[in-house]
Amino acid sequence: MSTESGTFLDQFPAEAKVVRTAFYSSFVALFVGALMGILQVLHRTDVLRIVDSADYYSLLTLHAVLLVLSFSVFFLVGIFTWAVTTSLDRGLQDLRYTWAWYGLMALGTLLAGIAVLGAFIPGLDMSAAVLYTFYAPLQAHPFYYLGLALFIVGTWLAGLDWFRSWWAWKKDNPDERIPLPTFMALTTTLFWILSSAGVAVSVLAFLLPWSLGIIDQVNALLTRTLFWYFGHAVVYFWLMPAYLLWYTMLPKISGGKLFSDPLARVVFVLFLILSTPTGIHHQYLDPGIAEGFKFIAMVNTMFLLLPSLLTAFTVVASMEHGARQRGGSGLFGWLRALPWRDPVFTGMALAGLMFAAAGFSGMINAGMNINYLVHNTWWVVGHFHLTVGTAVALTFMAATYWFLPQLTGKAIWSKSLGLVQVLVWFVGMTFMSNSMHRQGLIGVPRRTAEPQYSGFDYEVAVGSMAELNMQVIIGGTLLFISTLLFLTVVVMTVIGDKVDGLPDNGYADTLSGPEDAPLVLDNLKLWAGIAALLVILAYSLPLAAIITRGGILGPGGSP
Ligand code: HAS
Ligand code: CU
Repeated sequence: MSTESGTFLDQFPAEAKVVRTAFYSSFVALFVGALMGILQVLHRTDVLRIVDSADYYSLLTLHAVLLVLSFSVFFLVGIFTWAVTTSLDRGLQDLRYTWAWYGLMALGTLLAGIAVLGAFIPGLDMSAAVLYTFYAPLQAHPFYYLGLALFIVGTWLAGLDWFRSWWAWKKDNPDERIPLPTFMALTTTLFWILSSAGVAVSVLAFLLPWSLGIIDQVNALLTRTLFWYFGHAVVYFWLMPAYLLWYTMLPKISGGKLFSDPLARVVFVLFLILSTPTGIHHQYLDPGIAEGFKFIAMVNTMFLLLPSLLTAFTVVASMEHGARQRGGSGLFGWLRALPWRDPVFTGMALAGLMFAAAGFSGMINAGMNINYLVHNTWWVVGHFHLTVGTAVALTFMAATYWFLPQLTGKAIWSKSLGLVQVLVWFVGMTFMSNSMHRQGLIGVPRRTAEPQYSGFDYEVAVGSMAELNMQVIIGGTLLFISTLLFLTVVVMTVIGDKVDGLPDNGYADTLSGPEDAPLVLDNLKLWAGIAALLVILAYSLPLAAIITRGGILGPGGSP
């Protein structure tokens, strides 16, 4: 990997257009999704109710689908397309094919969105208030399932696009190691295809035919289990592009080098093999799955902490290396030497810091016994606003301040506003997620428009429910403001004409490079094979038991 001079737009104009379009699509989703977010905060805390409580769930569905599927995945395909193109130093194989997968993803989002919003159009008999965890018995309009299916197929074709680039590159460079950013994109694609195949079966074999009226019942536990088979792995699909940026960009932005390329490869291999056989940790409270299978999922989950702990070590070590290059010294004094005025750096570092807290709440979720305390409470919502809502979302926003000049040839309109924006996100999320965790501990439920504690006056006593709700309101409002600031900087940059001081397109150098990594790490077939084997071990018996007891199509097995 070397540092190229010139922007991505200069080097690969056609690919830059694809990445740009993917990013803009993700920003549209971010805007609508964030709007739904503030509406929910105000609804749940009884400050402002613009819809009936029954319709709250449609807005909640839109909030989740647009943010965790559209915003994050459109951004992901942008980052991976950039990463594969620049690290292999070759354009995509066939741009018509590339635009075709983008088109499928866009069409899918549109169809799913129409199904949800249809609930608000009188006379249109549509509804999809099934949340983003769309298993039975809740049922959505067929457009919803069809839309999600198209979206997922679009991502598979995108994965194939990156593989095609790599295959072509390998022919020309038979003896070279896979460049790290491409390695990251390919391993992620492999576990994504493995895991999303589960939800594809659930949608195509059960939910879609059921919603179309072709079959009249489904085995709810089977659709739940297939959903969670995918539903855990999907969280690492969101996280891996953020990790890619933390490993390959953040060290350079900090002023130093990546501590270890081999360790980064180990981390991505661990995610490939361990992301999928863990989904049952979302079902500890489901009757119908034997405790032993839940225990296995818990053990796998605990192993899955390892790659994130390794990441914490490697990324912080690289940041420290950078700080010391910049003259920092002392046990902690080096922290001051980091480029805190740069929104790209500060956003990513704060996202990492919050992810450390998120890791702890994740460990608590993962413990079979203590999960009983937090399951289905607002704690879980606090957890995922720190993970996908900050580690991922804030990293993406911060990275946008680096990417936008690469993609448009224009300098960021206002870096100081960018800095304010990432700080406001951090402060807002501190309030909101802290309060969500605390409310969860005292049993406040998630997924409800009418939390049983909502009737309170606004005399704020410290530690009271009113205080906790106030924190959510302040936090949620700050997050919405931060989103608006972000979009303002994006729009002003794109329509502006500031072109001075564009950064070069390039990755961090490494202290220990790919030559130190054992060759076997690049054997993707081997790791994909092991991943599939672990899935078979973790899932064949639970699925067999579910089907034997409940039948493929529900109780008794007869349709
Ligand atoms: Fe989770 C529920 C367990 C990670 C997302 N999770 C959810 C849900 C979502 C979600 C959306 O076991 C709710 C689903 C629903 O709707 O029901 N989760 C875990 C565990 C981890 C974890 C063990 N989750 C994530 C990530 C997500 C995500 C990542 C999205 C991106 N989660 C669970 C469980 C549940 C759950 C149960 C079910 C709960 C229930 O009952 O319903 C682990 O992967 C976490 C490992 C992380 C660490 C932290 C390492 C720290 C790092 C930071 C380095 C610092 C830097 C900055 C770079 C060990 C890497 C330094 C800065 C300086 C200034 C120096
Ligand atoms: Cu999980």
